[in-house]
Amino acid sequence: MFVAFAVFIVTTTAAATSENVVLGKPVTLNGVFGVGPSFPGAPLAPAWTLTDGKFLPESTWWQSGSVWWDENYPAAVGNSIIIDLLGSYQISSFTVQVDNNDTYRLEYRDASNHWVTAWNIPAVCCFGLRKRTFTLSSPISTDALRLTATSGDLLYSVSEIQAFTTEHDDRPVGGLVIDIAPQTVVCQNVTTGQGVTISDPAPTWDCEAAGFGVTPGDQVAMRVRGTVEAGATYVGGAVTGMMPSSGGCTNLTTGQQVKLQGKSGAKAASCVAAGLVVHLGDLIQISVQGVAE
Ligand SMILES: [Ca+2]
Repeated sequence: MFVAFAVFIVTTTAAATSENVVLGKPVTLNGVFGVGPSFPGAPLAPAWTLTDGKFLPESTWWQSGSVWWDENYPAAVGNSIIIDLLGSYQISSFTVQVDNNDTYRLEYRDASNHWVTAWNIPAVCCFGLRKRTFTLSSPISTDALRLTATSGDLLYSVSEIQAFTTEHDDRPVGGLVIDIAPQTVVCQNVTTGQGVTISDPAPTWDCEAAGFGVTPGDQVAMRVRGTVEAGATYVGGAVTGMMPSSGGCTNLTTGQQVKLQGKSGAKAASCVAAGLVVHLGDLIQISVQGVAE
């Protein structure tokens, strides 16, 4: 009886949600990318395209719209790609789209800051950028992923990395910003009409701890204003406890506005990836609307 009940729970949880926790998250390229003697001159796709939720057409040429590197160029040997998940997530499966005739390794950062192999990605048939999918025998919890090449023809490329959780997000409604010094956060419950304003928030905030009342299913909105920090490349943020349906960034200093991409469930987004031009000290506003979880 107990066994039958447990199986039922696992089955329904898995069916309930499958969220790509990598979507919109910051990507760091460590090493030298887009340089090499074999096929020089091909453009290098922006790092954020690896977490934009979009695959290239299967069998796309390895250097066309991808993040590529050529280990015939000595400085590119040992390149790695790191994705910051902006929080800890339980991950059950992965999908990547990488060059077909190489092997790669996807690792996760464990609680003691060591990189641990999650998946040795095999070479596959055919030609060019090809998807591979892998389900872990048991889920892992981590806040960062790292991709490296392990063997092949020394010509490596990646177009998409995805990691899926089947866990419900029971974190409070809140958020965080990257590359922005926040000045104010407004949390608005559109369903009830209640709102709270947090002045001088930390870079990570919790609307509910600030007195925000919310029930799953409520329409909620969040708005953060702050100034661009030195060395900014991402300029964006992430939310918890809500599933966004739309959002946007405004540079209040220049007046430029952009819509945030990944309307289909991205809980993180970069204003720079969405096309916002920023300078040190600009006043930025990020708005997001969605449904409380
Ligand atoms: Ca992509």
